[in-house]
Amino acid sequence: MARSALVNVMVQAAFKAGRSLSRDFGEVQNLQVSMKGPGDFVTQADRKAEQVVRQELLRARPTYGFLGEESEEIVGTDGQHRWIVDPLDGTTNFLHGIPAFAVSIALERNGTIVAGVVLNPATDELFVAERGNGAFLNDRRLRVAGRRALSDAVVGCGVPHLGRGHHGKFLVELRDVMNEVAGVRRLGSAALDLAYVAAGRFDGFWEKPLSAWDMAAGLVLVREAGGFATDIEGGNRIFETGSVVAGNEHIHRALLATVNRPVPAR
Ligand code: 2AM
Ligand code: CA
Ligand code: CA
Ligand code: CA
Repeated sequence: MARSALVNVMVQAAFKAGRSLSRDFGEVQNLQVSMKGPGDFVTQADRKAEQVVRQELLRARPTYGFLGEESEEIVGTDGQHRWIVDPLDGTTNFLHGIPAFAVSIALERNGTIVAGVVLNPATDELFVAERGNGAFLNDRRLRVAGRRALSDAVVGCGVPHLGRGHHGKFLVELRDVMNEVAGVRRLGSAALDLAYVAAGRFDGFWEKPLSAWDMAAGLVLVREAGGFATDIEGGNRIFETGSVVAGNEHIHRALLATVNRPVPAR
């Protein structure tokens, strides 16, 4: 797989942050944990990993903007490019010693995500996609799963967090999805969930509410693997609504219809 220089920068930054996270994962009992809000944890590991990524990316492209979960946004002077970074997606898993977390790095050009890298340092799985160039897991080309019927599908989701609302609506969506699919999974890292859709491990995925850094890299992975991703209403306001529905053409359409089924009047 021939990678562009820019994607190489992203991959190197992800590996460097991944090494930092792996060291902290081994010492997780010694990490200072603070709360941003109810059920919303952050650690020194999140902040360190973001500093590593930020430094690497800005050193390589000093004029680009930078949006990361754990630091102040930088508005770039070049006006076209912005890095969108989640240094540790799946902090709750990380804190619980569950090896499902990721470094997520995306590059936006004129409002379009043109490249994405998602690294799970605990499994050494590196998912890379560049617009027009396909999606890869390590060196293997990815393609979304081919299942067409929801009744054959394994679908990932997110479960709303303490203090975030959306619980009632989510339970209705979940019930309707459970009635139609073969199985439902909940990984706890939206970046990995989308990477799993790209890899054909999940047939589909939906979640709300999410932030741009949770989804940006995963979106280009799904699309470059031949999949579809929209907001929960089927439109392209993914970042604005903080919602996403993904899958191959068939599962995407069917999942969208299912999560939007009107709530029956009692
Ligand atoms: P994080 O681990 O980077 O915070 C899991 O459903 C997704 O939701 C993950 O991408 C996770 O990202 C995010 N998440 C977890 N807890 C959250 C919270 N309390 N508020 C907002 N997003 C959260
Ligand atoms: Ca967080
Ligand atoms: Ca996240
Ligand atoms: Ca995070």
